Amino acid sequence: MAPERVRGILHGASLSPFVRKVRGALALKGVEYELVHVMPGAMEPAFLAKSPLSKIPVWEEPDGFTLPDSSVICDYLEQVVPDPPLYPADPRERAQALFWEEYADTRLVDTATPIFFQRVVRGRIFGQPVDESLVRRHAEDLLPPVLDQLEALFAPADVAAAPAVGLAGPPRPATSQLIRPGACDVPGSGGCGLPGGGAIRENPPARPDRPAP
Ligand SMILES: N[C@@H](CCC(=O)N[C@@H](CS)C(=O)NCC(=O)O)C(=O)O
Repeated sequence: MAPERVRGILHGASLSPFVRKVRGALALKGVEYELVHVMPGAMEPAFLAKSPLSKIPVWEEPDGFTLPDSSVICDYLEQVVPDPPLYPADPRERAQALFWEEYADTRLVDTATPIFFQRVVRGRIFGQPVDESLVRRHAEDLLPPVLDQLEALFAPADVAAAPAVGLAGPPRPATSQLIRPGACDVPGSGGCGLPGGGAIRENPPARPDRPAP
């Protein structure tokens, strides 16, 4: 049974795309919460007791209710704070949105985050050596087909005619730019932006002719 007014603690670190996904959902729905910092690799037993898969994020409410997994947390938030909605109401559209959420959580995260982890987390935050061959493999071989697939499915057909849509902003940088020195130095990017990439300002419409997932 959901509490009348939802509020809670989000355990995790903002560096995690899964934590940021939940933070976006909480912000959209106007849910009050405190972020309690938990880093992968430094999880206390009290946190591990709340996270059976030993992963961040975990959501916790004042009555002791806890919930792991960003997708599960988003689904719960959707139920207890329906407005504004995260997902479409139409069953087919909702199912497709859930699929693309899963795609982002797996294929996109698996191909993109090693670049961020090496360049930003290891290189910048911890001052450790960067595995350049791994960065190159992801930036040149593994990530481009994923971005091409997403662009083919979701970028507006006529980019010039849709300037207000984020994905129609400046063309995405050649992936090789992601690995050039200083690629993480974009002003205002918080140190991890993509050079020249347009910010996503609203949900881009899917192409009407896109194939079902
Ligand atoms: N399916 C999970 C994935 C969460 C996840 O992989 N979190 C990473 C941080 S980005 C983590 O906690 N990794 C710790 C580990 O695997 O040991 C979700 O959506 O919350």
